[in-house]
Amino acid sequence: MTSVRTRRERSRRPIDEYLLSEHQLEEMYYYILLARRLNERMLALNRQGRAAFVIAGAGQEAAQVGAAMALQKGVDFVAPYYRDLGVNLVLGMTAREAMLNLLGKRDDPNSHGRQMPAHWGSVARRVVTQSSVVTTQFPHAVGIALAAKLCKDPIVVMASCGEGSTSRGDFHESLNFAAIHHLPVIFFVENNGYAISERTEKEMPLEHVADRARGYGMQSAVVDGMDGIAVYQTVRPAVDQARRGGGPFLIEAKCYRLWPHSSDDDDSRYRPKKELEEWSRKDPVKLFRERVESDGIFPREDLDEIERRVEEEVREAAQWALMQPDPEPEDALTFVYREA
Ligand SMILES: Cc1ncc(C[n+]2csc(CCOP(=O)(O)OP(=O)(O)O)c2C)c(N)n1
Ligand SMILES: [Mg+2]
Repeated sequence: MTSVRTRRERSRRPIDEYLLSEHQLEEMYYYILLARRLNERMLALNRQGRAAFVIAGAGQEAAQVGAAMALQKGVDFVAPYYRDLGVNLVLGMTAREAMLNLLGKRDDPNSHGRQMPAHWGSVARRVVTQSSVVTTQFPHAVGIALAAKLCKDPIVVMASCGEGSTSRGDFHESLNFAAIHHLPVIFFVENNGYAISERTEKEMPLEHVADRARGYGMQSAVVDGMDGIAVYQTVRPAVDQARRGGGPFLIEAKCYRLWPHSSDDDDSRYRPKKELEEWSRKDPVKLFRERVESDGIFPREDLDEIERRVEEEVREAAQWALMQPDPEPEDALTFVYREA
């Protein structure tokens, strides 16, 4: 995080009840807010006809940021899913890069405009490139963890997905294999209540995805995914344990998808307005701000200052990215076939 410079230096000493320092709490707010403001600008660009497709993480930012902050950046591997903008920002993706990705620009570091938006991938940040087919990132994550174990490399792999994706075979095979071989994987499930238009009751016969772990002899936890601090406090010990050889862990973060599935669907056709209003009161951006302000961690002016900086960063990133070159049509097959 280079762009946030508030008036005073933040302490790096952990605050007891938080397990996080002032510095980390400021980072957490910055990333949660940056993810939200980027997604808002992306949707505006879509409605202006400048961006073809948006699939956003509104309502899941605190879960994503809290979980990613528990990892060692550039050391641990991450196999994310499409909503995980917040995860990628924590790992080092900039606002400009996020906009390049949205617009399918030549210099998008994820796929240089070859994949759909929100299909993340970065060799340097150890983010595994992903497929549109949900949950295929799980066997990849488990394979990386197996290699790390064989090489005695003390890394952790985090694989994430939505709750609907946990009904696929890839999910179950991955949990089974990781548990048998005691692999350092964190399975992070962002349960946002829906798989497109299907409610969770139609996706699985259980209330908690976390209960599925027991069938594989794996430890699991359920956490309030609207609370970034609680997510960090749950994921961090699981990551530390996995790194020490303690095996895999499944964490289910209960969140809510505050926006439609994507820029292309009308959620009023499948979910009650009242439900959305109730969950909106737990908006993770609002919750975080209220908590650190009422606990006296940051004065209101400091939080306002972070907001102003984030808004400026997003505005600048969008303007800049719109001016960047599109890929050359003749480059469409580069990296697809071996060059003779
Ligand atoms: C194997 C497969 N089936 C169906 C789809 C179409 N699809 C894309 S996203 C999605 C919903 C997934 O829901 P969930 O896992 O809960 O994630 P969420 O979008 O709610 O974050 C579906 C069905 C797909 N991409 N891959
Ligand atoms: Mg879902």
